[in-house]
Amino acid sequence: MTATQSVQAVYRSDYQPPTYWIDNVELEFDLDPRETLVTARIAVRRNADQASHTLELAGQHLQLQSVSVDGTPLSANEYSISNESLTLTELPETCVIETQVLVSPVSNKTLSGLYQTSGNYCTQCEAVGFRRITYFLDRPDVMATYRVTLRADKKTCPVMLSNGNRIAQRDLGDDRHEVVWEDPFPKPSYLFALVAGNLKCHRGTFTTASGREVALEIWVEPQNIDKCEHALVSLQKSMKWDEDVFGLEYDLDIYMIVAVNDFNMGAMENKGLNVFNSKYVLALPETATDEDYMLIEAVIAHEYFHNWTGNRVTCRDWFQLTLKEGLTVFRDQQFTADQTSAAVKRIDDVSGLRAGQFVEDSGPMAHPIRPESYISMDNFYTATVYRKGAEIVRMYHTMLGPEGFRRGLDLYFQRHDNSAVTCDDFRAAMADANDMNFDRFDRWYSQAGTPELFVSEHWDADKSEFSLTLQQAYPSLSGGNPGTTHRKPVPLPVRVGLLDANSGDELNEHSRVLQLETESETFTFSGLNAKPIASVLRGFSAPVRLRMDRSDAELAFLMAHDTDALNRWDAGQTLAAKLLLQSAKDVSDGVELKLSEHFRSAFARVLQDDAVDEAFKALALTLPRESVLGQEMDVIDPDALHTAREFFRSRLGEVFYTEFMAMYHALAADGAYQNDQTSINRRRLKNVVLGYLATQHSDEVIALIRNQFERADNMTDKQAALSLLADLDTPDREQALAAFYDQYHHDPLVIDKWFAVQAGSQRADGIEQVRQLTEHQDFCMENPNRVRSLLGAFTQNQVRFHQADGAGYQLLADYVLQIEAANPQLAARLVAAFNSYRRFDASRQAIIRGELKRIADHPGLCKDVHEIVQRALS
Ligand code: 0A1
Ligand code: ZN
Repeated sequence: MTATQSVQAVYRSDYQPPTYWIDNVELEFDLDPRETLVTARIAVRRNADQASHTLELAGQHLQLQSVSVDGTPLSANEYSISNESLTLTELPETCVIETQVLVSPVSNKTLSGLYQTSGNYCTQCEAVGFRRITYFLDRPDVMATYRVTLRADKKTCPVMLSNGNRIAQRDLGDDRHEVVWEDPFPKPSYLFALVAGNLKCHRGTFTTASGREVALEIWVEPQNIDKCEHALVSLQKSMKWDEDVFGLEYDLDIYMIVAVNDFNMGAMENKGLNVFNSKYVLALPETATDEDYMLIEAVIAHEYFHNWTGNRVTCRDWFQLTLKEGLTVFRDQQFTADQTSAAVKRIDDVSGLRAGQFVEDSGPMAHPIRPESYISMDNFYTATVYRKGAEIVRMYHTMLGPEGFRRGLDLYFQRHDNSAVTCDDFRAAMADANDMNFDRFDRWYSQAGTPELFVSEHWDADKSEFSLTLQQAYPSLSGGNPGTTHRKPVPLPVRVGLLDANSGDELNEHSRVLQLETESETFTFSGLNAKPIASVLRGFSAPVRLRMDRSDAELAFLMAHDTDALNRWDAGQTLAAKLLLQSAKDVSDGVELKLSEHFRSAFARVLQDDAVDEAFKALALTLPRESVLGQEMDVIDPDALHTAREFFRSRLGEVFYTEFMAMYHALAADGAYQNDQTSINRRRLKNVVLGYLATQHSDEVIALIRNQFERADNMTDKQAALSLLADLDTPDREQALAAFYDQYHHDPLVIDKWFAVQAGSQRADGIEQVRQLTEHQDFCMENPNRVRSLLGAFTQNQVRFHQADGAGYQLLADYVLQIEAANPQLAARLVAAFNSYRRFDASRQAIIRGELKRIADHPGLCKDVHEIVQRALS
């Protein structure tokens, strides 16, 4: 551990209000790559509820130049300073503290605080980056108004932005200039931002429901100015949607988004000045896939929605992170559902939750959506806090209906606007606005792990009654972390419907939400003529693992008839998973594999179903991922799973070759690129179909893929073809990779795809290829997108990353150690790929443990990686 780092855990139960409040902040920046001078004047007021007259301001990597209180300079014996803070004692009730510090943006590679990216200045303050800019109460319950003065060279920094409204600008002579920004809304320090550099602006406007015109500005590097229209339109749609659905209007006269190339996360909701990873802003059909377009729209919406859920009402402390993130993810999911297809969006989200969050929630990092402790807060921007958090919010919506949910949200804003609150305050607003009692719902915030929901059915022919018995239980979790023991039953809204077993018709009068409040309960449906087929957990109404014994025939029936799209898709996934898991077992037992007749006919029915849209069909034709299948095995066998799944894919490709060919040609006849929803859906299906054809390796198919690669007028088709070629053993593979590189080597976001496609390749020489790519001139360990596109994508490649000889593990550990000192956040995210190691066989476990120990023993290991590794080893 380096001397500057504290590996002390912080506990939720230790929360104390601050000794002083800060009402107003004046910041001045004299920007310079090596020595930026930051002058801060903070107006503080003693918190009358606290006895102390001492104020400890957080600060890291700051070179203090001077401190004064109410204009009187302090000498060094009048304050105390450490690597983490500046402490002032015996302060008056109110005063203005002025500090001057020097910081070095160019040497800051952590991408937290003030740093440089492509020669421009930018900041990232969430969660605790503001303390790298100036001494401050860097905690979200301290909300202040800010005035920010920026000074820099006119040539290198023609543009200088900060939060709120620009209120003044002037020339300073000597080729320098100054801009002043003022943000009238009180905000926590994590929402502060500044950006300065050579940027161009793509402009638009939005007129709010009450008739105010808001200037919309998207700032990018000059060469990207033609790639901003989709982001702008996404922002306008988001603003309109939040007015229509939640009555929430934007509050400032200007909204700015800046795209930067070096960013640890997706984007950041700084008040009036969002900073985005360029991946979630820039798009042209030739460079961005349909998925990229969709993600851009979703991330723009997410950050915009934070203006109310996060900024106007913020978190009291970082343990409450899900208060803003769970809620805002839920809101962006609803938005995307409304813009695209609600069914497909829900399926995509549920499969993402199962593949990522379920795994996290059963491993060493399992934590409640409101964690109890952390060493580095940056490690808790997790799938659990975000995605499971959104599922918890969705349950209020399911239990209260859209109107009840809206009443709850209205009350939440009415009570808490401009303040910093807790998850309990949100729960109370939902309850009070609807006269409900949500006391027990608190358990969803304090307990970790994915509950299992066991469902059994009973048909009483004499009474014409059908009953469902629901029972819940938590699987045990090792490690003994808070929230993983002594767990109690949680309230579970379980949406169900009944189908007539002969006709498949929905028995509408029986559709309802069963509310399971205790460990087990039986619910009865009466007045039925015959035993129905039950569709349970419709829409995935609660984040649980459903355990229900179903025959193959019943699953096939639901695949064909369920009116709930999520369950219709899920029945197919469950059937496929059952068969694939059996086949994986057959692989290890040396039994010959075969495609079951049941599955073949169910698959054929989906292929021929013209009543569903193409995106749904694409999902229904896709087999469960290897990572999802692995979760159902006692000991994950990545090789057997891969063999079984590839066997299924290639048998399906063979059996339905003619149908697939016909479908492909019909879908490929669409003509020039369009970006309407139907065209997007059709491309999605076309590329799934091409994937099945590719399993056949025939010259005809390779020519088809090659043709799609060469002729594609959009990145969706181009990338899909390249990924298929990357898995093959033909000279076309190398030619295509080389051609792609030549064509796009000037565009970093497209080159990220080039790396990711190769890292995802399942060829036997995959690891060697990844190692070689780390030597490529375009591989750069300082750029998170590039690292994620190579090493992150590689860790998702289950069969290669988990190769039995441990070469994949060694490769990852080597790079974690190379990255950790410069960028702890990025390294910690990578190392988390080891977290599922206890689920593998003894030999793999031993190798991973060895790698984890090697990392743990690394001298001066950063605290972010230390926290993950220590949890994994304990
Ligand atoms: N609040 C952002 C996510 C975010 C979190 C941390 C960051 O830096 C460490 C950056 C962004 C969001 O939810 O979009
Ligand atoms: Zn967010």
